[in-house]
Amino acid sequence: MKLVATPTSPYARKVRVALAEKNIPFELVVDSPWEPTSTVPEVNPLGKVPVLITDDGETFFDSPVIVAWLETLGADPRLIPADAREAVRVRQLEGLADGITDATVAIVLEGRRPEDKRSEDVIGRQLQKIERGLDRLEQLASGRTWLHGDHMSIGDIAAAVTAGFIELRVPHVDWRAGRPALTTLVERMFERDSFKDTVPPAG
Ligand SMILES: N[C@@H](CCC(=O)N[C@@H](CS)C(=O)NCC(=O)O)C(=O)O
Repeated sequence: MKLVATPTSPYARKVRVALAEKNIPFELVVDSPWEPTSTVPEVNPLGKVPVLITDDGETFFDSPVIVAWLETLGADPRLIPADAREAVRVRQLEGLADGITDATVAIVLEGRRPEDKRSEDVIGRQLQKIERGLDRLEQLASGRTWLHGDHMSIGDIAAAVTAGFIELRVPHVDWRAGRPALTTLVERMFERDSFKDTVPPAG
């Protein structure tokens, strides 16, 4: 099994953490879709990473679909509940955390535009999504060990990945401020080997 990814992609990090937690061996193929020579569009017409390529040559994207595919392999621990309705609840958590990541990416991309073309309005809207999203995660984490049920789920992984990505890319956004429950949860996640082994390189 191969995972086409970049070392800094938060979506790929979520999948890499899931693979590590499940102890599923894979080959990491580093290929940046931003490079003109990238072969990512050959495996994902959307030209985005991560992409999972199975030993049979089947490809899966985007990251929630990859996580759902991994769950079908039967490796413990489960990161999405077996019960269909509970699974939707956990996927909602993943969607919320990934949405915060999307907003962070949008700010990064806006910041890369020439200064005279940058829109403070766009950045402001995305910042609101981040703050509201983090506030929701704080509410959900409050008084609990995990965001859903009694076990770690892909929701906890995605929440910690998005916090790490904010720290890396928009460090002026203090995701911890006023969010003690989320801070405790995320810092506990950061202590796991799966997170320590996937810290994105600076730059
Ligand atoms: N929703 C997708 C997002 C993937 C994504 O946007 N990946 C970025 C890297 S962090 C990418 O490949 N961007 C290239 C592009 O947008 O052309 C997922 O969860 O996999």
